[in-house]
Amino acid sequence: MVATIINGDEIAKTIRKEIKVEVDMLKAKGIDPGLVVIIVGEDPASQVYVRKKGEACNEMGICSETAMLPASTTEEELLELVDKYNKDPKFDGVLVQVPLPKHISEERVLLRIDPSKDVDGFHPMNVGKMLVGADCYLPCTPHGCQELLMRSGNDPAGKHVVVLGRSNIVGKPVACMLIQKAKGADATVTVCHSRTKNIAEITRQADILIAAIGQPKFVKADMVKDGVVVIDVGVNRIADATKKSGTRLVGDVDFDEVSKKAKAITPVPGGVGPMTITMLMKNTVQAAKVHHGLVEKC
Ligand code: L34
Repeated sequence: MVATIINGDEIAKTIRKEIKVEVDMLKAKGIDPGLVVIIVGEDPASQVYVRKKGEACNEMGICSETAMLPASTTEEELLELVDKYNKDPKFDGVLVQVPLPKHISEERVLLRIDPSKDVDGFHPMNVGKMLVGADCYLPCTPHGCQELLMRSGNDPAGKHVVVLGRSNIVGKPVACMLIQKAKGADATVTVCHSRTKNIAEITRQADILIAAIGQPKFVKADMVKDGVVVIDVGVNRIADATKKSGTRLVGDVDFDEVSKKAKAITPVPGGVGPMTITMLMKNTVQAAKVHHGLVEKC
């Protein structure tokens, strides 16, 4: 079988058109959605992601600000800045890019974000709402994976989804979303991680495999069954002498091998990444609607 490529750039483009229509509608009512992204330190990958968030806002007509803080910023200073943006009505969404420098507690910072401005869906209040299936801001990367499945005609309902990885930003929330009794979910989910025994035996049972462990080309052809649908969340930069930059991006899946067996697969780049950013735009518009009383509280 030769896999269909699930084109994240294309699907993201379609959704961005839908979002733009909503932004224009809000603007016609005098509502200007706004997003502030806070980044601490100089991690090059984070800088790329944050820049892309600003660009997407510009494309959508969403008002955006990026607060770039030095790595030496104290936790107290960061918390004060979060407070300031929580109070500023110009911003419907407040996002703190992770990872943060080691001396800052991610847990305390995420807890400080106003849950109604938590467009990442990382505040424990929104995480809890998601767990019980209540309305909430869905975390962007897991929501992006779900949209990729649905819009490529691969509804996870009744399917065995195997998730590789148990991070708070992808593995745990995507597993939680896909077991919900809901549209785009209703899957049977197995989560594998660094302490799982016989990983390949489990991944071979997957109808849908979601890889989010941050290890370049970890998933090989002998770890999947014929006809699997693969969502590759990994964004790993590896050395490549043939490139001008000396590096290239690869996922957590060995694309060349696995795409020969899969029914459908997402590429890296151009798969989940653009969807993460797009879902953030969607949540920001939702937050603007909430803040202006157009929809129920999230
Ligand atoms: N608070 N922190 C917070 N929210 C998030 O949603 C994120 N994430 C993850 C890391 N930390 C975060 C992101 O923004 C990962 N992530 C993210 C965003 C965008 C892309 C990848 C990860 C992306 O656009 N990837 C491109 C390639 C980018 C490149 O050239 O490096 C792609 O096509 O996959």
